[in-house]
Amino acid sequence: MALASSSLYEPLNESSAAALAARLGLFETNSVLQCEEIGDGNLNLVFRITDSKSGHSLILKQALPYAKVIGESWPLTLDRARIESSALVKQAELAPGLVPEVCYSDQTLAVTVMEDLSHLQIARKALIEKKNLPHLAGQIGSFMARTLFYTSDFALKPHAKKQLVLQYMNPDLCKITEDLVFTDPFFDHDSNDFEPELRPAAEALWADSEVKLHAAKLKKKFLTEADALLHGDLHTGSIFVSEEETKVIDPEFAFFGPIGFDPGQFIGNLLLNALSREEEDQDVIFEAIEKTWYTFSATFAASWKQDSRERFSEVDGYLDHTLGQIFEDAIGFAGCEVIRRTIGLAHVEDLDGIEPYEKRIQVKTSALELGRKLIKQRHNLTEPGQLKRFFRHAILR
Ligand code: SR1
Ligand code: MG
Repeated sequence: MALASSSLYEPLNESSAAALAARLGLFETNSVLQCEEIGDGNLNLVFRITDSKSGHSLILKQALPYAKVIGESWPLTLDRARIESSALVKQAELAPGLVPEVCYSDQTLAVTVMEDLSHLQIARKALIEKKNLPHLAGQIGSFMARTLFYTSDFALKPHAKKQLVLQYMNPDLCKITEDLVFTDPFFDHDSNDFEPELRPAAEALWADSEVKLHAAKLKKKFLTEADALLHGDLHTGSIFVSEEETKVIDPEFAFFGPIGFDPGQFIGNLLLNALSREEEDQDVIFEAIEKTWYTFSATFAASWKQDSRERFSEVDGYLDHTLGQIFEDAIGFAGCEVIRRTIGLAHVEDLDGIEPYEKRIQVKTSALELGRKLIKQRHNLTEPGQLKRFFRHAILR
């Protein structure tokens, strides 16, 4: 991968993005480049640049100095482009084939150029369309186990681990999660966004001091436990899929945090999809959650047995304790994710696309109930096989 640093930042447009790609020699000299801005995310510009002669295409992503979804009133560090490109390179090393290949990055321009994955579909959309995704759960379970285990103190020497923790300090993006996932949805905050009919359920949540105490404890874990290099935003909109392939994208929220956070966000988003389905279509989602967890725990355990450098790792019970704590945390984080995607700032199509409106309100009310119970009762859930019953019981009104 080429790494560069130009002298001046400027936001690109379709013509300057294509010109940059040509200047960098990312395409053949006689190519005819077409460029389209295709970004539909919350934060960045995303250009697809195609050589209309050969059909070869690349993605050029550029961070803006503010959150695109809000505008210039919400400044945001360009350093997230460095975090994203270096996390993609690290993840490719640890989980080969499961992230897009990076071919160029420039810290000053806040640009990452990578493989175009347009032949794949965003997992959230595929799940809404009830596509068959036989490898999604196994490949995400394996991605999480390998990236999390091999960046933790179980695998790394102490100095190397702490060096990486410094390299992935990501305060601006962590602050977004601290506010939008762990704080604002639990209070009557301006950033929240929900239908007026949900106000009684939101007010019941804000009056629930037990759930707030648990949310405070989960937030503290996120703030302080530098276990491993997280993806940091592993919802189903950060994953491209087909029946055969899985590719994890967008690790701009990467930082050293609690291992349970990535599994929790992924499971939380599968639960949001389950909420959007009729009961007879939900089993495949609960099966995916089980497969995710069993692949994660089996891969993590195999890596532990083969590569742990921790003196205590052979002590009876330590691996089981570690996996049990990760699972409990993941369930709590999943509960926070379900709540924030229901009444917080950034919604998901799984819930917002439910028609008719009355049904959407009913499902979102259930989502708030489910989120609260996942957070409060996470200690009682010890394996993913219990989730289906728990889910059905939690949303009974
Ligand atoms: C203003 S950013 C809102 C959300 O989009 C990202 O994908 C993260 O999930 C963040 O919380
Ligand atoms: Mg993103």
